[in-house]
Amino acid sequence: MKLNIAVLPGDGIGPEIMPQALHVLDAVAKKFNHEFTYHEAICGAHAIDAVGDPFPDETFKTCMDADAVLFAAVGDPRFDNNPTLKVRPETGLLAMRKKLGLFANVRPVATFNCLLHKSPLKEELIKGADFVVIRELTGGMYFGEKYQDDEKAYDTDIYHRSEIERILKVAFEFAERRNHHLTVVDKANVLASSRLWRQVAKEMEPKYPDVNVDYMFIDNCSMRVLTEPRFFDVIVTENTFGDILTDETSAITGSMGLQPSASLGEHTPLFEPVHGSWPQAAGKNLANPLAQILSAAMMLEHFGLNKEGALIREACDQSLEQNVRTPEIQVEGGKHYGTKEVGEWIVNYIEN
Ligand code: GGG
Repeated sequence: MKLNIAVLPGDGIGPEIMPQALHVLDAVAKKFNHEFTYHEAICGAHAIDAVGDPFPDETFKTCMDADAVLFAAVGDPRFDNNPTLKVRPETGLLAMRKKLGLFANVRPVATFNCLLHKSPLKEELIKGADFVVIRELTGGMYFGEKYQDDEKAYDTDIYHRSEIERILKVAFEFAERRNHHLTVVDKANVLASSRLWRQVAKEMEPKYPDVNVDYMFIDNCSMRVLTEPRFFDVIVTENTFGDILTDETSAITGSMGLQPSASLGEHTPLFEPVHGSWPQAAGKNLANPLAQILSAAMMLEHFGLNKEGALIREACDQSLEQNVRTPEIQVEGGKHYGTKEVGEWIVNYIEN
């Protein structure tokens, strides 16, 4: 198969983890006789520095012309609490999602057996947890009308029926393919937008008779993903709740550095780690490249390359089993492996 891949390393640790994913893709291409071509483009703080725009038209065109986008992360502390810098790197990420119409962010949450003890949660509680969070990605407070002066600020949490219907359709269909259980997460006791989500979901339920649906408030769900994670199969929720919930679920997986994601919608699909740019670690060969590499696996699986995806997953599993781990999940007294060394080990596993 030939794939044209737009490659957006972004900021912070992005330029360190991305090459590891590309080396892994090269090894897979060689082994399975595929042709992957990479088209690198700038975004985030790097793009602001270069051209004053965190998602330049040139990068948008590269994404639109590609079969898939592999993205790392954006974010730079220079832009925090600095009112003189009006554009933030994160604006580029939002523009990218909006312009590509990527309204469905699929975030799988699963455990790795050898990391169960790394979780702050009890092993017997999280063992076997395996669910997916579908986060709405182009609506809600992130995109609603905003205002800020020194006395007053607001963000508008707005959702239209059509936006709710299309994300719920994705979620219902995921539940049909998985274990037929969908949890709609909202704050319908307080928020009008949540009440419309609930109303639309209830209207859609009869179309999916094989799916058991339950409704949960975000505050309750935030507790139950940690105390009862095996209860969940597919969670669907709006943008802000989904963002927060999936950082929380890294406590189940064992590290933020292990959570990949896919963003799907109208144009080119995009694959990125759930984590951000971790600027404090940039350039130090400390960051875990697995979420980026697993995002590449999700990308291949999206195109039906399931054997290839499975081999990448097996290589990642084995690296963890054999203690080839970055510092945040290192075994006590174990050898230190950096970003590059973990990547090289995985490439070597795939090649041999
Ligand atoms: N790879 C994800 C990333 O770069 N995150 C930084 C960020 O600003 N995240 C906000 C969001 O995902 O909505």
